[in-house]
Amino acid sequence: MTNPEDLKNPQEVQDVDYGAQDIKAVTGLEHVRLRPAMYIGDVGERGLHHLIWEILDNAVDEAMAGYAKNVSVIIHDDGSITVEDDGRGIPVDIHPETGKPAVEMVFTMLGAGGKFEKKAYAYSGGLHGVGASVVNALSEWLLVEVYRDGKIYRQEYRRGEPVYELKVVGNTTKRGTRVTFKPDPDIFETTRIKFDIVEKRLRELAYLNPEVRFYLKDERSDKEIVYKFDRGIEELVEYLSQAKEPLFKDIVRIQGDKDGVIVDIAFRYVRDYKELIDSFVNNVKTVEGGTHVTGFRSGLTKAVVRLAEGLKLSKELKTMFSGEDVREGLVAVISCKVPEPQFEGQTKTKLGNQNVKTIVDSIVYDYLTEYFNENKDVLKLIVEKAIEAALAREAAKKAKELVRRKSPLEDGILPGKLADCSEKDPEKCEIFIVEGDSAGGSAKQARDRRFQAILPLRGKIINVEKARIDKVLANEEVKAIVSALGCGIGEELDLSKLRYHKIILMTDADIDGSHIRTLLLTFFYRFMPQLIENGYVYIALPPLYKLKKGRKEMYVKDDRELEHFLQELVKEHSYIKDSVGREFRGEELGKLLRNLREYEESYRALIKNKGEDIVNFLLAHRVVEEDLRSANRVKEIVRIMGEELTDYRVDTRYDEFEGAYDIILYDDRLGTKVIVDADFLSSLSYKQVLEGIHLHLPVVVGYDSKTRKVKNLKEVYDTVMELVKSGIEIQRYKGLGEMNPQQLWETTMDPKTRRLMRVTVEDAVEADRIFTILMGEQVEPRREFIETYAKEVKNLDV
Ligand code: 28G
Repeated sequence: MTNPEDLKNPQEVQDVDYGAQDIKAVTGLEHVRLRPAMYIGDVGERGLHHLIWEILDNAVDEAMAGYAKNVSVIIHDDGSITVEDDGRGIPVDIHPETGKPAVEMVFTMLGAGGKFEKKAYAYSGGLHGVGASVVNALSEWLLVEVYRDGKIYRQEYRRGEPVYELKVVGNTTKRGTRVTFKPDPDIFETTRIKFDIVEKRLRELAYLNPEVRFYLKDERSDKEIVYKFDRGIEELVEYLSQAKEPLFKDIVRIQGDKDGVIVDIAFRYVRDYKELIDSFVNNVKTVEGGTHVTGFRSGLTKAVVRLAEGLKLSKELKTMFSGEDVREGLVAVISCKVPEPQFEGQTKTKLGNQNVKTIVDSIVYDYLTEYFNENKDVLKLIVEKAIEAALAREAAKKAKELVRRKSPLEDGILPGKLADCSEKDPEKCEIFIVEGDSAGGSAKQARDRRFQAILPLRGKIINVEKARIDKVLANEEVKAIVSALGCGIGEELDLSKLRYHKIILMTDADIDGSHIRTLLLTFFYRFMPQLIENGYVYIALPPLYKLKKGRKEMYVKDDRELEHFLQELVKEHSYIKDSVGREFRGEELGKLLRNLREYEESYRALIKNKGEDIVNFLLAHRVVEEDLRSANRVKEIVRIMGEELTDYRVDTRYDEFEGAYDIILYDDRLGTKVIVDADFLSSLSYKQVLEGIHLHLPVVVGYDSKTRKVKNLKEVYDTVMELVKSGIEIQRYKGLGEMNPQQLWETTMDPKTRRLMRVTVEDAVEADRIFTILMGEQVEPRREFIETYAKEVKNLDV
């Protein structure tokens, strides 16, 4: 969903219009760090993940060139990411002009340009590594290893600058490239990689490159997945149509090439009324379609229409259906490899190469002519469905005319339960579509009647999945919505007649509420998509919590704000005293707690590695790498360990190579051992936790007059928060009905204080998908979905 912050604090968008001279003028990678958005789009979540895509692209290119068979991605505990392939390995030979190894050039020299130029290379065996230097510049650190000619080559960088020259660190029989990098928190608003996002892209790549095996591991959760789809995009078609009932069993597969353009298409038909085409060019999703999609559509329509004439159908039926009718229920995936793709459109995801249309059209037409001649029954099913679609289109037109004739613009009749506003300028008008009569009543009292209209919904709105447009339009609630909005529906929708430019869905934060929201979004997406595309649809975000402290009450919008408020209380009322008598209060305490949170991940990684008691010991005594280089210090540490870590037998050994002692802790009962060495104590995670958290354990945590003793780091934060929470009452809001009109106005409706979330097309597509699965007739995908998403679905009525 859209980040709610986007609306209230529109994120500053960096100026991305730049010319060739800008790029040439700046050498080196400072420019990338100065204007990161120019290279990766933005510095939010999307840009962060873009770093992975850049490196991943290079690995996939090596696979497409036919040299790599395996590509893996690992998300590490500390937020760094590893990508590895088993290709030829980036060349390491010295470039005669720069005197540098090729691999160093790949990671330090900015290629020809910014993000838009990037894809303009041959689809296979072409230029590698265009984006690698950008990723390097935006990483706190990056490590590359090349396995080539039996050797392991290694080089490290900090924020794009080499730390040492490329060196050989060992021998190997492997071949390939391995890159590990940590996105720079100085650049990115967030550095938290989302498993789901990476998973989705790897899955997509796996469908598009059936010869490659993709592997993904998330060390934070120990999730691990392998993707290999031997039948490629055919399996993607299956995935996309999983919840729907097929019209016939076959998935049609069309493959061919001409003039260097490689075409791969898979499609099937399902009993549904929409057309779904996913298309890709050179592994990039072409969201806006383009010439390859147009070519497919025209080739398919032509084949069906021409061959339908040979079927025994009555004459008037033959001429009735259109290309659009032929595509009802079509689920297709088109993947093309195009040598010099031109990307156009608003988001540069629309293929522009004109020759591709002709090539795809003729490959599709030729193949289908033969296929339909051999599979007359399939052709017949498609034609019958197209005719059905054409008839439904007629019926819908009549139904729409009915609604339109009754619409306020024609006869001024608005739905009885609409409480309209007095303002007439649509730009200033808002309509709240409210679930339930009681909330509707409160909203009517609360609103500013000059520009806010209220439409309460009573019954459930119809299940749009099962009904065609004519049935949907017969539903009372739908009729009320459509006539209140005034702009009509379907192809005849006329935005200039829309009566409100903010359509705000106001539903409870419970199961029913989210069900109704999903239903409404699906309805808008399917029958009035222009409203969403033009950004007129919003979701009201009522506060999640009400806090009571003594007689004072306040609202808190979400978990983040609750957290912030609690932090403030902590600063005013809490303190921490550690075992050497140091006291933390106010701002200093706030900072300490922030660090505890921020380094929690690193801390958890340490624990996983060495065990909680050992890590706590090392931190409590502030043991550092230097300590291991002094025999006396080591003796002293071992002595204290003997006293405090009684579950272990402690031993030491000297590591000549490191010039330091290792401390070995044996757990004889479990038969395990843990080694504490210089490597560990100098690791980034350990140093971060040690530097960030200056606490000598155990500590005393206080809040007003209450105190608690805490022995380990992990519990410090939780204990402070527990004490704070014990002083206030936190009520979680479930329904709008729990607020009186005044509260509803202040928290949810007043433009000055409320929060709204604008619905994006992606939100609607996701709602539609969930809806189809949950409401569809097929039991299996439904069960599967619920099992997979059980956690997320808990607030959906199923
Ligand atoms: C693991 C993460 C990402 C890559 C290769 C392989 C070659 C290569 C990459 O060459 C440099 C510049 C122009 C030829 C090419 C190896 C030819 C022969 C490669 C990757 C060299 C780029 N041997 N594998 N780049 N060109 N994998 N994975 O980045 O002259 S990048």
